[in-house]
Amino acid sequence: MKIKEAKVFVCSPGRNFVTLRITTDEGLHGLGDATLNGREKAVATYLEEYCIPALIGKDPFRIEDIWQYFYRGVYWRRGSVTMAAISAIDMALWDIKGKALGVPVYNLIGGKSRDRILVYSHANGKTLEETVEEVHRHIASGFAAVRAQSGIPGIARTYGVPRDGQPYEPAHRGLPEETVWSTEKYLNFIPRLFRTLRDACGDEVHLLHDAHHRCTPIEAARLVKELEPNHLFWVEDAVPSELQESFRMIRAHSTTPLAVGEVFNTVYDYTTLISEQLIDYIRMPVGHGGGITHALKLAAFASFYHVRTGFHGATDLSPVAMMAALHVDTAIHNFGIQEYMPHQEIVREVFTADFRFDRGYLHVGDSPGLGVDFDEKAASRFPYIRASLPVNRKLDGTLTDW
Ligand code: KDG
Ligand code: MG
Repeated sequence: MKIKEAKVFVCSPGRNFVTLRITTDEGLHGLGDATLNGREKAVATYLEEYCIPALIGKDPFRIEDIWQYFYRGVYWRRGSVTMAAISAIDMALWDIKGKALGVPVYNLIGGKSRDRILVYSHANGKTLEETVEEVHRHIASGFAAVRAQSGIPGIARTYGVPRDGQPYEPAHRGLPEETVWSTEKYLNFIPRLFRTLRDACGDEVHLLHDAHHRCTPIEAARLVKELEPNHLFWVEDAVPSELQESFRMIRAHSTTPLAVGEVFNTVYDYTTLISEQLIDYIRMPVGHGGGITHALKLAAFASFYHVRTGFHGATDLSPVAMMAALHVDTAIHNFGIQEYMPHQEIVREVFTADFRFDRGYLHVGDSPGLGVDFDEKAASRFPYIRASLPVNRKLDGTLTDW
């Protein structure tokens, strides 16, 4: 079998998605997600200009070799654009292999290690009271694990909290909007929120929180120490984590479990964090970190250090990346939890994915390949719209991490 054609589709059913479709001379096709929020066209161009011409004529079964061709074979390696493109190719090849052999991808990568996948949902409120109410609503609708983000008194808008009546989506049309941030106000508020949540919701529910890269190392240490009595499942991205060594200090102050890495894209972003056991969960998106092939290697490396997975699953990854993550979640031994932020209804007009939610868990179907379909005609009704993630400034106007 040979790769005959590969095509990139950029569409916007409610938000932008970049989809790669690889077709073989035997008429099989595989799908990959190449969405990189706010940088969609960069990945689309990288694929069209540099990858697709080199893919034509290759044997789609040689997944590892093709992966190495686009990683090791390229002098300018790594980085989120390159790795999102490689991820999309990799997913599409696993999809083709599964379809060709008539098996779901999880059966190609070790088979089922579990029957269902624990997920966490997003509860967001503008105030403490609204957030508590939202967490209760999520528990009542069956979730066993809930991430809580809240508006902070004295800050107009913050990460994770939607505007009125809209689903939460961080990217907005046009150039980046500017938001204002105060870590001091955040640190004064968040421990109170989680004390209230634990009292209100009891000990059973897993509570999670995303600090979204906003603290300095010593601020992060204070945060996780103050949250410790409330037994969170994890605190995510406590600091901008390119400085892996900062976690030595954070870790020394608390037993609150730590999750890191939704902006990472290779195992090399994790070497210190994992080998020194400075974190508990890896967040690297299957869709940005070299696809299924590299996610399996990262998970294997992490498993030797008792670090588990908690793959990124925000709505800026398409249902194709979600399916890829679910197959890995199903097969690996050191699975921890999967983020599950359901897409808007309109997304289903373009993508259909073979999984279902039942009482806190996702169940993957047994369709051959990834179990996801893409309707090209429907996609053409939703043309690309330029959208950007916000930028953040401190109260005095200094640019800071968003
Ligand atoms: O595009 C940015 C989002 O993927 C990110 O803000 C979502 O932090 C996020 C999360 O944990 O889902
Ligand atoms: Mg996050």
